[in-house]
Amino acid sequence: MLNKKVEKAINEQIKKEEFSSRLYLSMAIWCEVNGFPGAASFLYRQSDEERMHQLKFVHYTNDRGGSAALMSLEKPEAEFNSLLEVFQKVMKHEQFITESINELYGITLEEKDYTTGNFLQWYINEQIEEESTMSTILDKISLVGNDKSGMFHIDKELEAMTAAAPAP
Ligand code: OFO
Repeated sequence: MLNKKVEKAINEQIKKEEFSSRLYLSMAIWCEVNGFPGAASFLYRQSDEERMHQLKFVHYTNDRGGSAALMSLEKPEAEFNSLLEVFQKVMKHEQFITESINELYGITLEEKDYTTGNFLQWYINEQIEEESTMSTILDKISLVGNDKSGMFHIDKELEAMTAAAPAP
């Protein structure tokens, strides 16, 4: 049976993963209507990934004799000034998620729930990968500044990255 304190913390995390999915969906929409189709594909895919992260927690909770519960979500931000701002916010959000996964991991240790701690390793590794991808993208966007042709190439690169990535 899943420890109650751990179950509660996982349900909070389920909410955060669901919010991440909606936030990236909102960002994808902004990119699509503002002339960044590659960034839009990348973020639509990122949104699907977050949904997968959420579902992985849902199944784990239910399989361990707990019960996954959904919570209400706040409306994600929908207006941005630039592609740079979008990715700065993605980065900030991923850092917040990393912190949250680490806190969750801390709770599993306090509660001596090593099985859940072990399960969380996947998320810990995923966060390292995602922060590194986002930081590479951010560096590139910062480098081109307002150069239109540079921006066009970055958008193409994001399209190619999305096409090359395995489905979530
Ligand atoms: Fe990288 O956000 Fe989910 O876990």
